[in-house]
Amino acid sequence: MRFLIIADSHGSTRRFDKAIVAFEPDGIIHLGDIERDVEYLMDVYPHIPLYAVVGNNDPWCRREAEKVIEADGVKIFMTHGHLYGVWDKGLRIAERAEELGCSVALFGHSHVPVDEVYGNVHVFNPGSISRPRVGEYSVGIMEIENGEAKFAHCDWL
Ligand SMILES: [Mn+2]
Repeated sequence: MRFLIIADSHGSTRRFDKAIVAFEPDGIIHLGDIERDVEYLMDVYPHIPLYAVVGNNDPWCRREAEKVIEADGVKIFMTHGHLYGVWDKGLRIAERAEELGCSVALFGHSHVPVDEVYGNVHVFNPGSISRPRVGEYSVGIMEIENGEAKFAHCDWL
């Protein structure tokens, strides 16, 4: 199963279509900021399962701030990141994922790509698809096969 991981689109959906055509994901994960872009994905791609959490710029959104999903036996923790004060590589997010029995932790908010392993937890931040703080616009790809998750950043959108 292939997931497209998007974070911090902040109102710009213009690279979404290109990413979806390029990767033909089985699922889309949006890690918050902003909800209007999540609604765009639901409207335009109703056939692709979508998983999303609320961001700090989504004050009216009733979506949950933390979510655990499971794909092919892999438990995945998702959160935007502001509740953990992340401007780093997400160690606190890894700790929370571990607490919840997850082997993958996904977050956004910092607009900086992260791909790190802490103990049993793989921590990944796709970076921002519309407002990168370093480098290029980026998204993440998560491939889950035989109960194992593999990650890549894509920065040519
Ligand atoms: Mn944010």
